[in-house]
Amino acid sequence: MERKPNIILILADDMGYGDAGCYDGKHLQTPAIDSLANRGLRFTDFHSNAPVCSPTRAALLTGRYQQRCGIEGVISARNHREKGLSPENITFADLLKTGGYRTAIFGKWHLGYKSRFNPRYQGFDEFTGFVSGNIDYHSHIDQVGFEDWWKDVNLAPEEGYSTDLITSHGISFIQQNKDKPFCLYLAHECPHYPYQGPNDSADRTIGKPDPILGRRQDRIAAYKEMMEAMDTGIDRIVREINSLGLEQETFIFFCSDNGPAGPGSSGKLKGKKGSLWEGGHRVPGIACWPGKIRPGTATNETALTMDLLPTLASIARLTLPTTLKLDGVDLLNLMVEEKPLSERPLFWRFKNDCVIRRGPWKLIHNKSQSLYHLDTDIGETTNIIQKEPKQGKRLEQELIKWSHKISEGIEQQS
Ligand SMILES: [Ca+2]
Repeated sequence: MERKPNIILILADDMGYGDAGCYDGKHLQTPAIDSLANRGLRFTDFHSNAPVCSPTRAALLTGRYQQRCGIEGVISARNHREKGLSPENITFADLLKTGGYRTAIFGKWHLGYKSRFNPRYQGFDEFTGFVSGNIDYHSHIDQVGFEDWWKDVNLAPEEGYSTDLITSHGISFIQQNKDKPFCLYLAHECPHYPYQGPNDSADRTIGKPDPILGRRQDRIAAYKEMMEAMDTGIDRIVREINSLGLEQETFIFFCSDNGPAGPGSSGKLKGKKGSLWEGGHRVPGIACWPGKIRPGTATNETALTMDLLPTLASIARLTLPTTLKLDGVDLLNLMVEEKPLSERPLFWRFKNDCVIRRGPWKLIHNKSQSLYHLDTDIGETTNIIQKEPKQGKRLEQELIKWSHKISEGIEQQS
C-alpha cells in the first residue's frame, strides 16, 4: 500500500498579513516562507478562527468553532490557570495517531496549564515547549514569572533561543521518523512579544517577568531578527525533508494564529490582533506539496484554521468517526484539483463583536452594524449598510441564529 504522506504544520504566532514578502510585505525578508509559496499554493483569503491565540488553537486542534469547546478568549497566565481544552475533544493529533502516525508538537501549546490539559493527553506522542501564551525567548519564563519549558508533562529546562529549539526538535523528530508517516506541529513563538533577537540576553527571571515586552528599545529591529530566525528555521526544516528524499511525500502548511501586534504589519488591511477587522484575522496561509499542488499558484477561496483538521484527515486518508461533527471543511480538492469550495457562511465572535462572511460580503455586528464588500473594499473603509439594507438584514439574521446555536452548544457540554 502507498505510504501515507507526512504532515508538517507550521504556525507563526501573531504574524500579520503584511509580514511576509510573498504577501507584499515590504519591511521584512522571508525567503523560506516565500519559497513555500513559490513551490506551492498561497491563500489570499485565509483566516484565523479568532483574532487571538487560544481560541484559534482550539479550532485548529478540533476542526470546530472554538465556542463549542468553551475557549472563546485567551487562556491567560495570570487568570486562567485552571482552564484548558478538555481532553474529551477529539484533536487532529488523536485522529492521526489512531491512523498510524507518529505525532509531535514542539513550541507553544496555550490550551491549558494543568497537566491534565497537556498535549500528551491530546493525541501527541511527543511535546517539548511551553504551555503559556509567551515566554522569554532565552530564559523561558512566562509573563507572570513562572518557568515554562516542558518535555511532556515535566518541567525540563533547556538552553537556547526558543525559535531555534523548536526548529531543532523538529529536525530531530523528522530524522527519527523518516521511515514512517509522521505529523509534526511546529508551533512557533515568533513573532509574539517579548521582542528579543537570538543574540540578546534574557529579560525575565523567575518571579520577575518585567518588562513583559522585553528591554529592547528598537523593537522594529528585534522583530526583524526574530522573523529571520523563524524563516531560517523553516528553511532548515525544508532542507532536511528534501535531503531525506521526502519532498513529494510531505505536505507542509504554514499559517499564523491571528493578526499582528507591536511592529508587525497587516499590510493593506485595517486593524491588528484582537480586532475583527480583516487585519485581526486574515493571515498568511500557504500549502506546499511538490508533485501534488501546482507550484506558484494562489487561491482567493476563503478558508479558516478549523478547515485544517478535515484537510489533514483527508490527506492521511482517514475515515472520520461518524459521531464527530465538524465545522471545518476539507480543502484537499481545492488545493490539489483546484476545485472551488461550496459556498458557506463563516463566523467570528470575540468579546462584544460578531462577524459573518458570505462571499465578498462582511457584516460586523456589535452595538451598531457595518457592512463591507471586500472585493471592492479590502481595507473596510466604506460602510454600505445604508445602501444595502436587505443584504445587511439577511446577514444579521443568519449571524444571530448562529450565535445562539453555538452558545447552546457550550451549555450542552458543561
Ligand atoms: Ca497569537
